[in-house]
Amino acid sequence: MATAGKVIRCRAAVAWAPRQPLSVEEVEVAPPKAGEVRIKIVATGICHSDEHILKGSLLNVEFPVILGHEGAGIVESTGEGVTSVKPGDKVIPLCVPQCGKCSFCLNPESNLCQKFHLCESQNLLPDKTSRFSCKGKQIHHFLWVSTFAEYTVVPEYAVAKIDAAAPLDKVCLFGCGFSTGYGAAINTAKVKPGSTCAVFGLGGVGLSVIIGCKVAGASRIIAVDINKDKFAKAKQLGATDCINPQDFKKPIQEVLTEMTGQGVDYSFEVIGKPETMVAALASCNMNTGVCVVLGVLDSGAEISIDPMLLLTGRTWKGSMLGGWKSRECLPKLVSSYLEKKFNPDLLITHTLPFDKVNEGFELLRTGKSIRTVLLF
Ligand code: COD
Ligand code: ZN
Ligand code: ZN
Repeated sequence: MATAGKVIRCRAAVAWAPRQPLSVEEVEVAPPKAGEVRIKIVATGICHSDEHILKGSLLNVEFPVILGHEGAGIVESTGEGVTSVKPGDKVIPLCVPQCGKCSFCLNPESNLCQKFHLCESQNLLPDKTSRFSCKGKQIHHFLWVSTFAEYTVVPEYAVAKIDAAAPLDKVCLFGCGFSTGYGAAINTAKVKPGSTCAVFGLGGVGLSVIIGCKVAGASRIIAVDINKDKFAKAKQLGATDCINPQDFKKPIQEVLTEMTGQGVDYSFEVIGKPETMVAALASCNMNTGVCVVLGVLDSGAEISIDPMLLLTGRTWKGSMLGGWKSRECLPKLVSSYLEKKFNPDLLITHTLPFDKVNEGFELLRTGKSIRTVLLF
């Protein structure tokens, strides 16, 4: 490409400081160094974690920063030594990388590469420098993806090459929300055919859990939310029952236990509140139930539980990116989507031009959107 080896000037939404609206600016994006890939982002979703980070309630992120971690695009150029992708390839940049070499990558049971943020900071590229600048200032990367930029640079081990037929304005959700929820049902809970499930929270991630439970063959999927406007879509995606905790006098765990006899086989907390985390755990079968936590609390917050909940046999677990080994599994997930195994398109309620990124955040804050996709 004509731009290879050159600095690209393009649009990006810069978060100059926490709790401020994003500012759409012209930024400079330096060419990829050895082992790096520069990607032209075509579409990006706005995920709740972007909002949490902007509020300063999740992860320690350095500002100014370019957020966004749910995108899809096309390789513009590659640095020296890159072999797995070439210019023109359709790709998904990965917030959970897969280096293929660390002990987690080598373990077939695990997907959390040790190059992930909680082990090693991803605010700068691995050589501890940034490829972004704006008005003479260095701008930080975010999880090595920074999809709120028309061009971004990521390490090769944080890129998944996907099918050339994939619609980028849809599969951008595979970078986080869809894969997280769907994989929580398939990989983390390992939902069995004929089982019963309860999903707490019907945002984009919770609805993706429902899609996963349905594909896994669950016979009953109970959707739980305090916003009844979410029920129609939950039913459309496979929920068999929808309940609002505010419609009952007794705690929701008692309601679910009565509805199912001994509690559900699998429960999922996809909200991020202490009380719903405990309720989800208590809602699953006391002996064989599995509860998967996907929500996170504001940093520093904790929960306490009665250990009896676990002593009787329940399993309490969580996962990142749905337990998928990212580079290896996301391309396969995209292929299954192209084969129409599931339809996450229904999660996209709004599509906006990139410059309206703050409008997208507003739709998310007010609960009016499931997922907003921004197009460059
Ligand atoms: N009882 C029942 N439902 C509730 C309650 C309650 N007390 N409170 C809120 N809800 C409902 C809301 O009405 C809403 O419908 C739903 O819960 C939450 O949906 P969203 O749209 O806010 O959220 P999602 O689905 O986009 O994301 C939910 C997460 C829990 C994944 C997210 O907020 C989070 O904590 N992310 C960080 C952790 C993580 O791994 N995320 C993966 C993506 S980065
Ligand atoms: Zn996310
Ligand atoms: Zn690794």
